Amino acid sequence: MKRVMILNGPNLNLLGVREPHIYGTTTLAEIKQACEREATALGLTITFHQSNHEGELVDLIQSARENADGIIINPAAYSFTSIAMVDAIKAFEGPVMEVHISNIHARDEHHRHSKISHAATAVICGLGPYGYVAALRALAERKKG
Ligand code: CA2
Repeated sequence: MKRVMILNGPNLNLLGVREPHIYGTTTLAEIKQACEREATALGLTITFHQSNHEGELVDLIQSARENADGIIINPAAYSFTSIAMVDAIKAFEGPVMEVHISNIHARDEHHRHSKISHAATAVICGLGPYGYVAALRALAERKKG
């Protein structure tokens, strides 16, 4: 486990700017910085992406087959709708950590049932931005085992 692709779905570019009562005040740029710091400490290299477009996210997941050993993904609203992303994730052979900042199980019915979880190696939710760091640590641990 050396190369980790971190993917963020639609509207996560608004983190820290809107709805801080649900998603907190940390911006996506700050999450990226925290991931870069943690990756350096763990000896991992990361790429960090955000897209509002399903097809672009599918292209990135497909490209991870060549460019990454593991994926961390916050699919955001596509968690609940995107069979295309589920199919792309199934074609990736390495571990896939699904991360949600909020506890999706404590949310309304529309935000509870992620389709992505079925294809993910593990799911982290409700830990806030620390979920991304926890996912990096979990991936780093895997190379030891
Ligand atoms: O908790 C998470 O990380 C989510 O993936 C965030 C998604 C939501 O649909 C999922 O249920 C849980 C929403 C991301 C939208 O982010 C915004 C941030 C600030 C303002 C508006 C939207």
